[in-house]
Amino acid sequence: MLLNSAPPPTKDLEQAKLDLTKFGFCIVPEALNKDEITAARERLLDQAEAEEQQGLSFRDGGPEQQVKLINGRIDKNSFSTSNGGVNQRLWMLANKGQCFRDMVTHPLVDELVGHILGKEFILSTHSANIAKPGGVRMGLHTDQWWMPQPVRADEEYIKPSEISRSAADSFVDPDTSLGISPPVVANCMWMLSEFSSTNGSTEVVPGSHLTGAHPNQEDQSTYPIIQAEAEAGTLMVFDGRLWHGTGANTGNSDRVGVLTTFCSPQFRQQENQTLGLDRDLWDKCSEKLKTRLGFKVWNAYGRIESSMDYLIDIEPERIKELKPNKK
Ligand SMILES: O=C(O)CCC(=O)C(=O)O
Repeated sequence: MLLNSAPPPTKDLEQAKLDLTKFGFCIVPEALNKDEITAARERLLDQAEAEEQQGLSFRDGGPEQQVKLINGRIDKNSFSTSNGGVNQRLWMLANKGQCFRDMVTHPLVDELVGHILGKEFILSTHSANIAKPGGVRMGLHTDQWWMPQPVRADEEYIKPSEISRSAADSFVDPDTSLGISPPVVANCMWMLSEFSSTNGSTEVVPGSHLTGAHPNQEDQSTYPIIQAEAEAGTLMVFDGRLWHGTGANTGNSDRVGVLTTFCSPQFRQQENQTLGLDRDLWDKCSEKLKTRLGFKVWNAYGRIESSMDYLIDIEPERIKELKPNKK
């Protein structure tokens, strides 16, 4: 059932867990102190400026922006300011500052993401979204849109590789008598500026995580959307099934947020953290960080050779074609 209210901010973690269960999200104020907010914000804005200067900046959320295709593939230039992009996204934050690596292993993540996914989970994406004035609504979606729906034994199912972001009818209007999928993703929004209804604070639909449904991509006008408004330093944790999306920035200041998205260890990470990690950081990574990045073998998955390996190495020994010695 969709709810018309949001949980008030709370530092009481037991209450935050109850909020996650009931509303699909919780809001924890002062998750970062003033120094941590300043350090993370400065690092992010410097990185953003440098990526812009070097032509690396990824922009979306523009009112006139159209995604272009070249030979059936998305043209990367679609996501640029020259093509009308407004909001700046930064990816692979694990490589871009200690302050971001600390978010991955933060004690609040252990508690609240752990409440949703259990003790073991891995980093799927670590990104920032600087929602800028003029940016439009992203549109509601879930962060596990790719999860196959429960089906009857004799029912046609959508082949898993054919599931797409534009939710099929059976996803928008599922038969919930079959049960619903559990959460396999949990997301953390670290607010590095104030989030307000005018600067593009995240839109959420409380209770939507328990509907078993994905939001209609054609018409979202009837949904009871609430904007998560809070002070800088707040952490919002949300269930991967919660309908949410960036709000429109109709104000005149940037909304600065970092999204640390986790999935359970049997799913594919959105960013390839193990291949993408800056090799120079390896020696400084704690075992906890390596585990969260996906270097830990989970029930024989993610291994290279022996399933008995605990953590895989960043430069693993590769056993190549071998020939026995002939006597
Ligand atoms: O920026 C936000 O408020 C949410 C972003 C989001 O939902 C996404 O990137 O999938």
